[in-house]
Amino acid sequence: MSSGLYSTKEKNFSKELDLTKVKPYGDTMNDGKTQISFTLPIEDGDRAVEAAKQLVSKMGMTDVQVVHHEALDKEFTFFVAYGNLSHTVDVTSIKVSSIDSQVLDMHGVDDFIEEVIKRKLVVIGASTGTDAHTVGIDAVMNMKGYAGHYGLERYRMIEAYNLGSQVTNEDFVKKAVELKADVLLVSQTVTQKDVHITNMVELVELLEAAKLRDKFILVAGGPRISNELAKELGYDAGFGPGKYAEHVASFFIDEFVKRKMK
Ligand code: B12
Repeated sequence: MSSGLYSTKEKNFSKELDLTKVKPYGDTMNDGKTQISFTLPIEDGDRAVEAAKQLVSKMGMTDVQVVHHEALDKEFTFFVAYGNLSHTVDVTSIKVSSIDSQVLDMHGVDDFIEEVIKRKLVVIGASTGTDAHTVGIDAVMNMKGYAGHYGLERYRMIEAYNLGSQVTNEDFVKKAVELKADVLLVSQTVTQKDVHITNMVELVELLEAAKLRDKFILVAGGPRISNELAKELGYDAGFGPGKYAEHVASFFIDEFVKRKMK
């Protein structure tokens, strides 16, 4: 049998890793095994399962199996499907904007600030705009930290102020001036309809209008924030999932020295 949904062709694929043609790995190199989940706005049932299968097939998968389907209500159905992805990616041609500061641990950061900068750095952070998600900014700032990484409040040489969530850009700037902040940390989680872009740009515009942009090291973070995006929007750096206090602290101490102590 050979169709878009089930094909025997891929049984004879090469098992060698080729970085110009990388595929997802299941249990054999280049098998392309992929799991995908999504919701369709249709009633659960055989027709819905077939619709999901066809959709996954159109995404470039073969041997498609809908392994789970569940009515969310009368008009929406949630699916989990498996398949073998036919698409590949050329990893050798990818260029990313990564942050090249050496990552120090909490003690390393504190010692560096004490010895080189010779005063505490003031850092303020918030989830800004309409964003109510606090867990990300708390992970980076709270004393107890997150996943075994202490937050900035625990750093001896950092005066950290976590302003919480839904902080307007105006209030954020006001507080930054009032506290004589060196570093501003902005967390953005909700990206629906690009609300984060509008909000992040608005902050940069506010700072520029008040001729304050150069006074602060401005950093963004969140599940869908990359360094590339943040820089494009006028920030000094951006951090996404898997980054913690020590990553952002290592970046801003480096940046502080480059800017203010040359
Ligand atoms: C908890 C949660 C909520 C809680 C938040 C409670 C709280 N006090 O934070 C509540 C219930 C309030 C909520 C509300 C909403 N939520 Co919500 N929520 C989540 C959930 C389940 C977990 C988020 C989380 O805490 N992650 C854990 C933290 C640690 O991860 P993180 O934020 O990525 O942070 C890490 C990095 O990104 C980085 N980082 C983050 N910020 C910063 C900042 C700096 C400066 C640096 C350096 C690093 C950094 O460091 C952290 C550690 O590595 C996610 C789904 C999920 N599983 O992710 C949805 C999710 C984020 N929510 C979502 C949505 C849509 C909403 C609502 C719009 C739902 C609605 N229709 O009402 C509202 C929005 C409310 C608002 N105005 O903001 C969507 C967002 C989709 C999108 N791309 O826009 C998600 C992805 C769920 C989904 N799959 O649809 N939510």
